[in-house]
Amino acid sequence: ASLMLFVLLTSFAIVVNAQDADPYSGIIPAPVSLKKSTGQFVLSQETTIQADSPSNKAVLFFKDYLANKQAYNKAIVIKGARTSNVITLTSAGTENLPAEGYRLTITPQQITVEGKGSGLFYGIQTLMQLFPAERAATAKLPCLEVEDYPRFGYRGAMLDVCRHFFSVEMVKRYIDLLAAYKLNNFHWHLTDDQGWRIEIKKYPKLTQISSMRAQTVIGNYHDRTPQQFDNTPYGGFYTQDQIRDVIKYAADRYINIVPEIEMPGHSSAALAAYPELSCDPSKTYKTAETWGVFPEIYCPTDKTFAFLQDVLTEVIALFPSKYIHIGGDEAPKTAWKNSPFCQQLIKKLKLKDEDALQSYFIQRIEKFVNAKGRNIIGWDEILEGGLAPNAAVMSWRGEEGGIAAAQQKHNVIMTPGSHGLYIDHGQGKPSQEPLSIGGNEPLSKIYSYDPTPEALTAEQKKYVMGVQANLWTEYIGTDNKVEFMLLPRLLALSEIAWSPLENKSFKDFSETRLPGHLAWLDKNGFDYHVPVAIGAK
Ligand code: TNX
Repeated sequence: ASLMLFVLLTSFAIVVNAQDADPYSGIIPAPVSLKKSTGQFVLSQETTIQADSPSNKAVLFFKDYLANKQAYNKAIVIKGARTSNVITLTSAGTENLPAEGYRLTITPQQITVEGKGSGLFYGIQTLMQLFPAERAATAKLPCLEVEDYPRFGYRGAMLDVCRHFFSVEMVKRYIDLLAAYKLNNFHWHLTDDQGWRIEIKKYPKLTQISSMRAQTVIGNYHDRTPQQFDNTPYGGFYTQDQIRDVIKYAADRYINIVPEIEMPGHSSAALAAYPELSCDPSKTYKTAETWGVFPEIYCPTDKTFAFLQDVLTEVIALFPSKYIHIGGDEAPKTAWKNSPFCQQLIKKLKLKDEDALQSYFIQRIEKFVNAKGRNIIGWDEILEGGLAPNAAVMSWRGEEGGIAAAQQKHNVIMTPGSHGLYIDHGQGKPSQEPLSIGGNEPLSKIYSYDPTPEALTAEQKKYVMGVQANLWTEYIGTDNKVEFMLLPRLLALSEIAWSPLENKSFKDFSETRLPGHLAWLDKNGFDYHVPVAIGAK
């Protein structure tokens, strides 16, 4: 009889599971495991928060959320050992959790978040997602147990602040979104043909001249007509104090910032201020006013290396990131082909061609960066002519660069435009989309991407550090449009970067869990693209 009862009970449990309409309780990214139980925890003004280190960054973040965003609670954090009507935030009991992992337990008596460092922070993010969207005097949270940790160590999103400039406030809003969805790297594209955006004390003309261009693009938000320009100068840059402030803001949310300084291409703006860094200083250079790939590139002279090393010295002093992005993409070699200096250098160094010269360029920069205890990362063109010994590669022109780099035992971040990771492309019916660079990458496409290409062996797949989405801003000139292009694709990115493959389901993601998140985005004033499955905006 007891066997019968056991069979009955287990099949009952399976049936209940199969019918669970929301197996991940609305959480994005889907956690590794979630077990529901019965009952609720009621959070009220009387609920105590206790933490083993009340001044921990994650604890302070949660305290601020409760006190200011929710106003449920006076949010005074104590060191204590209460067991009822309490939220306990602790790093105890986390020895067996994988890196960045956490455990969240909700019973009618208490809520416990266990995690170390970013793990505790992510447990808190999950807990915050369980709060009802609307404020009330009390909040009822469902009893459950979550055990969770990320699939990849690098979970990133890039913002191009060169084609269009975005305020510190907007950059922080972008970082807020990354934090809410457990992404841990913000790639800050700081220099390009159309503008240099970081103050470098040793080279004031970079902010006086290179940060400005002669024309402003007008009419580029939700506008389907081609862009037009007026004659008002356009520009902007971040002071080093502002940069330090953003770095701290990100670090408080367990986000590393990977700064990018482009070389040898995408450097028209720098050459406008310092033409002596080009191969032909007699020409005039200006900060680009339109989009595309430009022939103006740095010349591999000692003067250029001294300049770039000075710039990188200031960048490294500001940013604690292990990886410093040195660009490396889209550098046409015409200027080098026409330069007697470059041709002599190629002969002297016994190089095969201009691609090998670019490789020499990047390797020389790598030595400098490595000597400062950091590593370089570059776009996949840095593979051409031979990869620098310790470089990591961002695979953007497809998966091929990433595959080749992993096969050569180099770390890789997958960000292929071919697989939906270029979120400057449209995301809906092309006839209804605002002007964009082209392409169409709907939510389902980015969602279905697996960052570990089948061409790699299990051993080689270990070199895939993670995945990133890129938001280039040629056609994005307003904060609203940044959000519109980013959302909700960022949520799909978070799930491909964090969740185990076997927990992924586009149906569950888009139909069951996403609507609650769209409501949260609405409530917080974020603009977003309504996924086609739900209805055009
Ligand atoms: C290619 S991705 C670029 C960018 C453009 C982007 C537009 C990469 C390394 N280079 O300069 O903004 O395409 O989608």
